[in-house]
Amino acid sequence: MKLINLDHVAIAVEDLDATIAEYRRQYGVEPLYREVIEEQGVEEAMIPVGGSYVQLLRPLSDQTPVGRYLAKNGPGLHHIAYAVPSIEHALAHLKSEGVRLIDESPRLGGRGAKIAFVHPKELAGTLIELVELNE
Ligand code: CMX
Ligand code: CO
Repeated sequence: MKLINLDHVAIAVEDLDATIAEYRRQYGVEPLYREVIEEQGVEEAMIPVGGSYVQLLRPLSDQTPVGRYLAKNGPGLHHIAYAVPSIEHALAHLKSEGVRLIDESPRLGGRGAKIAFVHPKELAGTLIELVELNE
């Protein structure tokens, strides 16, 4: 198992345009990408900060992971994502350690990356995403 870096910190929001405008006004930063990821039920905006991103997530409906999270908690920190060299190796390692995975095999995320989630009850109440970037 090897973590390359903290790829992103994800924040669930109701209004993507308004949140982007506030990041611009308060911190002077801009999204580099904005895309709809049907498979994850989100529209995401990626704001580069140093070598990592802030990922703003707007749910496409109430019946999505981010939609359910917002309904329960309101806007806030949703997950953190670590870049790994091989998502298959990382998932095999976690599985061998008995860690509860949400995704047993990788799914398609933003930037054409392979992603997979680990259950938030497995480590300090944090939803963790693994990302293998498609360089
Ligand atoms: N962070 C920490 N804890 C969380 C959480 C989160 N984001 N989401 C849910 N939980 C906790 C809940 O508070 C709840 O805890 P309690 O039982 O103590 O109350 C428990 O986990 C179960 O939550 P739930 O609301 O009953 O479960 P959901 O049906 O909403 O499922 C989860 C939770 C994590 C399995 C689901 O959100 C999921 O599959 N997430 C992975 C996919 C995803 O988040 N995609 C969007 C991002 C896409 C991207 O980054 O590109
Ligand atoms: Co993410």
